[in-house]
Amino acid sequence: MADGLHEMLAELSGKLLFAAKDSTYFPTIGDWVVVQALDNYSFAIIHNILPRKTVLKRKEPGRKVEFQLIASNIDCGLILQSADSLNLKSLERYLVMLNESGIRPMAVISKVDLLSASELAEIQKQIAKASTKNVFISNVVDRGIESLSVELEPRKTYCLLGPSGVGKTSLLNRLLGDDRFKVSEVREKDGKGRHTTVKRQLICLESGSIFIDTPGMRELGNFEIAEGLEQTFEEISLYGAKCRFRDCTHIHKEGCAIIEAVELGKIDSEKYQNYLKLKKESEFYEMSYLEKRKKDKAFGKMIKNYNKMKRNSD
Ligand SMILES: Nc1nc2c(ncn2[C@@H]2O[C@H](COP(=O)(O)OP(=O)(O)OP(=O)(O)O)[C@@H](O)[C@H]2O)c(=O)[nH]1
Ligand SMILES: [Mg+2]
Ligand SMILES: [Zn+2]
Repeated sequence: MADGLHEMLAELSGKLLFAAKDSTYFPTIGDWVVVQALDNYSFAIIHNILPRKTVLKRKEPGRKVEFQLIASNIDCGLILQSADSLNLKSLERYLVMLNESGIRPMAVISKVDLLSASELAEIQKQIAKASTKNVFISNVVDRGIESLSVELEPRKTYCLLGPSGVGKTSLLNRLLGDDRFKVSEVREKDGKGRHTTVKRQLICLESGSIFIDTPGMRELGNFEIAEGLEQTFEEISLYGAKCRFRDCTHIHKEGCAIIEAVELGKIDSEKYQNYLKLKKESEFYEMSYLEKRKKDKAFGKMIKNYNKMKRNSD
């Protein structure tokens, strides 16, 4: 806990502890809190958490329903992806999650120094299809850092997101202008990161922008994605509005404008599959656990049927 001048260890007041129904009632990184400093600012008691402007959360790995807060009060999420191991699906998942949380997303493609000019041009094309706000950077040859910095606003909170090893902490060090935080090489064998950053940290840049660095996430979990889904897959949703039945699930061919568009090649079929998958997840966790188990099996069947139907009509 910090008040801008002092860093203090803090404890929750008894009242706050008592009122907590689950872990989301506890302070998380990015929270603004009402504190009482004690012992000459060596210790503090947290009396209240101010209402959160935005909340970024994920399903706790392994648990069925519990959510874990990633951070609060984030204005803009920087989704990092490494240019040499681009994963558009993962990018889309993050986009959905941020849109759903009301957080402005920005895709940051790192390590562009590893690509040739033509490879880079190809990637730029792909990214432009998936996301509207994109920057391309290199932390090692100092490319794009300046144009990213000028976009950062003071008193806004930015959160670095993305898999381990993509250069989140390296970017933060660049923005800070010194190698304050530890980074480490990706594994030679598979190019995966080593989970160097192990806990979330919040830091203020000299310009006044606030940054939260996060550990690369192994499991994104099921986010509140229904709304964000429509925004991210806007093109698909537009066709969806033309389906014959209002409650069309976009899985059965009859009267479905989305499936028609896929078949006519107007919608990329991989994108459609990804859309279905995320749509399913978003519907999925609005249900009780038992309902979910049943539905999960049924959905698997539906996808199989669709694929079969598609093969037969090809
Ligand atoms: N070639 C190249 N390497 C980079 C770039 N940015 C980061 N790296 C390297 O990638 C490795 C991982 O960087 P980190 O900053 O630790 O990655 P991270 O995303 O913070 O990873 P976690 O903390 O594990 O989530 C380090 O060896 C960096 O030097 C870049 O722009 N180009
Ligand atoms: Mg890191
Ligand atoms: Zn439909």
